[in-house]
Amino acid sequence: MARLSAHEIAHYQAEGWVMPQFRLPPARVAQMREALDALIRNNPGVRPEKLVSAHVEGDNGEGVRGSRQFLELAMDPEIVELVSGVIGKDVVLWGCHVFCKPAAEGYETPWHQDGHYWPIRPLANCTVWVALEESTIENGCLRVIPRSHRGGVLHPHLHEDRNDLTLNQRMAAGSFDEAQAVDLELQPGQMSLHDVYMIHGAKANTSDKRRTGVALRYMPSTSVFERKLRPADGKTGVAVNFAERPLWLLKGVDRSGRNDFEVGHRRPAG
Ligand SMILES: O=C(O)CCC(=O)C(=O)O
Repeated sequence: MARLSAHEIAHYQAEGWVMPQFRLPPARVAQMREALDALIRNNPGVRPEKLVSAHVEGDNGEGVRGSRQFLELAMDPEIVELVSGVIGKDVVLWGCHVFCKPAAEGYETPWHQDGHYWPIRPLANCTVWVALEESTIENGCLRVIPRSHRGGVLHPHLHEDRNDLTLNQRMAAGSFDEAQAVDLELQPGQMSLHDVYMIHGAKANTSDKRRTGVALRYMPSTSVFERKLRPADGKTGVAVNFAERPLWLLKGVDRSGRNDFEVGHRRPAG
């Protein structure tokens, strides 16, 4: 079973991110790439950077026709074990966003902190960003500002009314030093983990290579997914429906006792 080493856990805690030794085997990557192509084919009207809740099969109520294969990826016991190394033994899956940036015209992801958009209280989350294709400086890999998660501070974000961005919120200039950015270059099957407070973004993809990452979102069950909260409502540029978003308890128990694991799950007819 994959596990983060003590060194990897210490790196995540100190820097806000880590690139673990563990990676998906090539056959699994090939399978997921087919799943990705099918997902794109099934969502002709959706920009491939905005495939939100791709793990919720069929019409997911958030404008996307999702696929079971992304749910299976998010439930992968090895990935869940990695996450457990940094958020503890009680792990809740609540999101999966496919950020596929087509060659030549892939949207920029402005610098942001995820915590700004999410209804999790207390705010806590680990994102696993799984590369299904090579992700490099050339095609706009994820970039992070190391140690920006420290102190758990959310900085102001400004709304940007543009239609060539993955998100319409950008951190106000001056709240961090872009010169500190680290490029997280990944080979297919490799992944990075990042903390909910960490400042990150990605440049536009102007290269001739598509770039795809699947962002899997996990919170500890000591936090509550507050369905009535709608932070940055309607301003992110990605349509979400937190009120009906399904949650899965993948490991341990619901420590808060307040998370709802029934909402959003379809029951078989009859
Ligand atoms: O892949 C990207 O461009 C953005 C990913 C991101 O912002 C995230 O995973 O939180």
